This record gives sequence, C-alpha cells and structure tokens, in this order.
Amino acid sequence: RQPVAASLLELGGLRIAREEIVKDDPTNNVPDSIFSKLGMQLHRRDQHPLGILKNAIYDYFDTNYPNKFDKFDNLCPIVSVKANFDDVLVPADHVSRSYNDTYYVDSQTVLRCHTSAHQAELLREGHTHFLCTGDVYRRDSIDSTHYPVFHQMEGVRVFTPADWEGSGTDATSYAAEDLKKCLEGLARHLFGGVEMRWIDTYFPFTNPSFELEIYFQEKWLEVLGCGVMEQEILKRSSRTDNVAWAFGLGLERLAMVLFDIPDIRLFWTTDERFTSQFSKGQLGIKFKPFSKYPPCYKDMSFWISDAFTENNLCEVVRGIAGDLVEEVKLIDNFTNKKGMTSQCYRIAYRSMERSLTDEEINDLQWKVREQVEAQLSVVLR
Ligand code: FA5
Ligand code: MG
Repeated sequence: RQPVAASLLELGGLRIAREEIVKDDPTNNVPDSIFSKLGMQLHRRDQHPLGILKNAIYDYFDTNYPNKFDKFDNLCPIVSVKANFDDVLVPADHVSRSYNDTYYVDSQTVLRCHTSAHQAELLREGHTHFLCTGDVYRRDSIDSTHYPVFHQMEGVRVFTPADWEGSGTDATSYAAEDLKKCLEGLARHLFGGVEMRWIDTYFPFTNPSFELEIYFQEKWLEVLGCGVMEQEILKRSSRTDNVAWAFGLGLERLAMVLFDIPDIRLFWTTDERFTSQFSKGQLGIKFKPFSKYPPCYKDMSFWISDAFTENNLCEVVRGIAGDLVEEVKLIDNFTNKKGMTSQCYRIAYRSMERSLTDEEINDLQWKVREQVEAQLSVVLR
C-alpha cells in the first residue's frame, strides 16, 4: 500500500504542509499518492541508480567543459503556471496545460511537469551554462516506462556571436550541431556503444527540435528532447544577441538502459534485493532481476462518456493499487448503432516483491470497479 505521507515537507528550502498541496478544491488535483513522492529526491542519493546516473552526467560535463556548467538539483518542484508554461512559450490552449495532464495545486500553481520550468528563471539570474535536475510530475498512462513521477535533467548552453562567427555556418545550425555532438558524446560516455537515432519533433520552446531514441528491449525508447532555444526566450532575459541550445533528459529512461532495469516502478522500491545492487560511482552494474512474480490480469468493460479519459482511469487505479499495478491497457473499443462507445481495459497487477493472493487481487479489482463507476461517469458492463 501507499506509505503514509509525512505531513510537513521541506522543499527547496521551503516548509510546506500537506494541506497546502492536497486540497479538496476543484482547482486542485493532487492525490495523496503523488504528495507522498514529494521531497523524496531520488536524484540526490549517491547510492541510487538515478543519483549514480546524475553524477556520471556531471562527470561528462566536468571533463569536457571544466568549470563551465552551474548545477542545480534542489529547486522546489512547486512552480507557477507562468514558469512551467508561459515562460517557455507553451500556447494557452496546449493540452499539456490541462487538468488531465498536469497536477495543479491551485489555478496558478503546478507540480512542475518538466525541468524546463526553470529555464527562464536561471537565464534571468545570469546563468549561461547550466544543468538542472529534479523530480517532475505528470498525469499519464501506466506501463513499464511511464510513471507519474519521474526525473529530468535540463541542460542549457548559451553562445555569443564570437562562438559561431568564422564557423562558416549560421548561428542556429552551429548551435544544433554542437548540441547533437554534445549529447552523442554523453551517450558514448554512459553506454559505450548503443544503437541510437535522432527524430525531428516539435517543442514550443525550441526550433529546430529533436528527440534521441535508444534501442532497448526490442523497442526504440525515447530518452530525451532537445533543440535550439526559441529566440523569444532569450530576448525576454535580455540576451538578444545570443543563441542557445537546451535539452531535457529522462533520467529513468537512461538509467533503465544503463543498468538493465526492466520496470520503472523499481526506482521507488526499498526492497534490498534492488537497492543493494547499486553503489556510488559504479556505472558498469547490470541489474540482476530477482525472481519475477506472476502477473494477474483483470479486464473491465464500460460505456464511456465524453468526459472519460485514460489518465483519469489510471489515476483511480493507481490510487487504489499503488505500485501493484503494472499496466493499464485499452484492449477493445467499439461504438454501437446508438453511438455509445464501450471500452475494455486490461489491468495487470504484479508485485515486484512478492506473490499476490487471489483474494488480495479480487479485493483490489472490486474497489477499482467501485471507484471507477463512482468517479469517472462511466457505466460498467
Ligand atoms: C520535455 O519534457 C521537454 N521539456 C524536454 C526539452 C527540454 C526539450 C529542453 C527541448 C529543450 P518530453 O515530454 O518529451 O519533453 O519529456 C522528456 C523526456 O522525459 C522523454 O524523452 C522521456 O525520456 C522522459 N519522460 C516523459 N514522460 C515520462 C514518464 N511518464 N515517465 C518516465 N519518463 C518520461
Ligand atoms: Mg517526448
């Protein structure tokens, strides 16, 4: 079950009570299961795979750019809507701003959904080379590579005209090329050889924009987003003559590849069979899975309404089953002649620590059905 959350937290030097973050109020959608993750700061533990990875990335930057990059890993994850979205030019109607995708503390305050929330503030403070690591929060689907709390590292490098003049290319191409070289070098530093590829993509805050994918467990896994920073962001921090690149790494994704960690929930386990396999500064470790306990699948069908979303379903399931839920997957979807849509979801329950009893799973599934019906305006079939 979910651990009982401490009621007073210290975040980025601020003292915050549970009542300030979990509120019975329509402008707030932070559940206790998320509150209980605030302040855990897995990325600041030198023995934890995420801490080991963060330190290895620091080593790469320290070696290649001695004394250049300022490092931040303790900025408060509770940020303004302005910092999280407006300052990085996310349009007013962008889906990521919705209550379906983001955790709101109140209408003007969110749990940051990316470390890009700190870009503008750090630029305004005068930093031109920085790495900013932190826990980020998103309402999202449930499977082995998605979790509602994960960790990102933001990197930003600002160039001045002296950097690209004489290079024979324009400022934007110069920055894009430098960015790709830097990140390919990082991938080699971490992995030696792996199969990777660049994908062109879109972010509101960069242009051009790219994603890097790594081949892992027979699939291409997206590990980071990056690009050349939109000029408007630099302009607002009085850097009209500069260009910059920025990236956002998904630390869990990189750590899964690096240490062969098969399921993202493992980062949160306190099971010694997991934690004892990692030690400070050790990059070469491959995780040896302890025996995998059997999964149990439960299907649930219902007629949906327009208000139904998969993220809401996942949150209800996670609220009841916590980390015992491994995956929530849509397996059937049809609309009848009357225009009613029915969906069937398959829930995989599995503990990483022990065998679950039938009774326990039936009990969970019963509660899930009850709450799905009560909270999601669907009709169970
Ligand atoms: C962003 O968050 C951008 N802010 C990244 C960025 C920064 C782009 C600076 C350009 C410049 P995205 O939503 O794709 O992008 O997330 C970045 C990475 O976080 C992904 O590539 C992935 O590795 C990881 N990630 C995203 N969602 C999850 C999740 N639910 N669980 C675990 N990791 C995730
Ligand atoms: Mg992405």
